Amino acid sequence: MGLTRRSLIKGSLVAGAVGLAAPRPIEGKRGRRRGRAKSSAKSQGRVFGYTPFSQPLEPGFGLPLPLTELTGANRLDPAPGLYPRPGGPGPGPIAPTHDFADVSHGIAPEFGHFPDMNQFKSGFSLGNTHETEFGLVLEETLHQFVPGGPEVPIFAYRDITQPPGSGTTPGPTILTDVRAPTVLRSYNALTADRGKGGDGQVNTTHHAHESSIHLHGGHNPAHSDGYPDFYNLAGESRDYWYTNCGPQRTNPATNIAPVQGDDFDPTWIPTTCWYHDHAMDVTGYNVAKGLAGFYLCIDERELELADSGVIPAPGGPQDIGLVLTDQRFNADGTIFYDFLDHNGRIGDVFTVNGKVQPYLEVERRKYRFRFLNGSNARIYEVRLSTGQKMCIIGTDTWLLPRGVEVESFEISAGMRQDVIIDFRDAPDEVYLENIMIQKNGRKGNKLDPRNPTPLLQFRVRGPRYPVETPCVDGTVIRGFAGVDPGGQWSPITEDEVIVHRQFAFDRSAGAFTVNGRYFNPRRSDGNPKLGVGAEQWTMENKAGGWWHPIHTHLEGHQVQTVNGKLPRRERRYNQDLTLLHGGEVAETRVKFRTFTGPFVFHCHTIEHEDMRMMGVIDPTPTPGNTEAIDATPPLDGKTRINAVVSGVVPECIDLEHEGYFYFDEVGDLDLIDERGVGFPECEFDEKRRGNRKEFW
Ligand SMILES: [Cu+2]
Repeated sequence: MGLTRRSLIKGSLVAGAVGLAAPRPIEGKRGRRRGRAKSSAKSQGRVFGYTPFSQPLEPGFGLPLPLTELTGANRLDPAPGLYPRPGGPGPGPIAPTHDFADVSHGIAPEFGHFPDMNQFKSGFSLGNTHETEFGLVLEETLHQFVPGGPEVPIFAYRDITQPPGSGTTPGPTILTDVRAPTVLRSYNALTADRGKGGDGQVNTTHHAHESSIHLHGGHNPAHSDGYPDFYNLAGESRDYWYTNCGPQRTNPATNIAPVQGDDFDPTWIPTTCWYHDHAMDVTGYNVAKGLAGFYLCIDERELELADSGVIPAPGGPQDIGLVLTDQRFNADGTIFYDFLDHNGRIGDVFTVNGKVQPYLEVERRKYRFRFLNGSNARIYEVRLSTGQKMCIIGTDTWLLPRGVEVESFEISAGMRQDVIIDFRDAPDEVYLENIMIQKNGRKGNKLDPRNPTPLLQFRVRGPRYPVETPCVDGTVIRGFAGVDPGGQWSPITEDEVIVHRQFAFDRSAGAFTVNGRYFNPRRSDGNPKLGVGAEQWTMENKAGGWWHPIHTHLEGHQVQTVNGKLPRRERRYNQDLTLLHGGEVAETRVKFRTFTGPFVFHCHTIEHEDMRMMGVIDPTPTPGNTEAIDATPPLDGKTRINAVVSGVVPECIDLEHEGYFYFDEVGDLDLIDERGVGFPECEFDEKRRGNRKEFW
């Protein structure tokens, strides 16, 4: 793969320093400053010859279109697999068949236990007779970041119903109903010989690129979670099966979640998820190249809130996803990525939805913006240039119990802030601004309210809309259970906690550790009791002044305290990311329900993640709670998994003999050179597995 983290990680780790001269990116411009005359904007951005805020965000141009649901003749062919059980599909555990078809077109049973998948279809969307089906193609195509600028290669997700080369970043928005499960078939067309038909796809590397799609915020089986080496390899397809609902509620009498049933925990009904690449060692590169998109789940409460006018209609024209990303470009306008920068990739050009400093026309009414920080390492403190307050209705995947009004919010890589902005009294021009100064991927340096970077211009137009139901501090959103009428949000209480775990996040030998160990996908770092009680996790940032946003898969967590104090008001409820600033210790509570692992938890500064700041959690069934067959290979750091069902290349598995493949303990520097990281000796050749398909 040429210059990759995988091929160079060993050298830089051993040497403790960068061994090769990295190419130098050119510098972008930050654009006009707050309060300056408009004319100053013209002198900015000269490097690219563009004027900030001269390109719009419009549907199909910066504003992603919804992914087409596949119906009728367009349905997936072959059909997604039923859940293979003796005697046909039905409740109860399944036996892994270890057949490639289970991965390719169905449910990959590599890790044993599933509950009855039909339970997830109950409730809201009972009319559905099958999963909603979607198809995404991963392709390399051309993209224009700058108005009038060069068209440069990106990695994109493309709606399978659209022509080759039409993939976008962000990818199409996936809209789903809660309790209407989805099958997403992902076709990885990032092959070595793509783009031969002159059809808009390009191939700038002539290499195959592996992928693994993580649905960030989803509560899904391990095989569908985007585990770092459960690959969707180039030239192959893989089916991801998504529940689109929260975990089952724990029975307070027994402290146990049911084996079957549709009593889902309303505290954790998902709302604003996103999908992005999570392939081991190369996530930073794949995401920087564009592999990210929104995944929204709509439930009854959101529709009620829209009906009463508290929020705009979900998925409607006033519900807009905005991905904040910092980019770095080479002089020719192509994306700059330095595989040797393990601090975290920081860009000097600011994009919203893949467009450099765009504008968005809005009316004088209420909008819902789902902010996603799609950057690899940058942390923003976001405000409006007018000083107007914004009403946060959700953080990360979940709606808040009640609205929280803020003048600014912090958003680290991977986080979402679901925000209502009311433009009824706004002037004609409002800027979305970042006031966090950050020089490299280690940490935010300081807040500088007098030196904001404008990210997006709102052009406010038209007459003032009539009075709408306000969304202000204290407006009931999901509501507090037992307090607000119909309230749904409940805290995880101290008496539910049955296990305490301590996770220390640190640096070692130029890479990053959790409890002193590097990520090993074959080693579990914790085995929670599946569906029983709750755990208290103490997350400690021991890495000096470095900042680490910690992300938990499968389940979100509730932060109790940070350094003994309450966190910011909007971050006291549900979140799947907690930003640990330098030296911080967060007390969090989390439950592990429904699915056995493996699942990862990790730093979402993606270069830290790629450099092994990940741990593995493997929730384990207990008698009486689940009747799992446990065909799960032990995650002991040594036992191999079945290559066919995991998506791992068989030849690579063969290299995974004892102690060879993954480095595991700090202090093994003399061995690292031999062991490498990931699959240094394994070329991901899509022809190897003999099931290559043409996607164009
Ligand atoms: Cu980190």
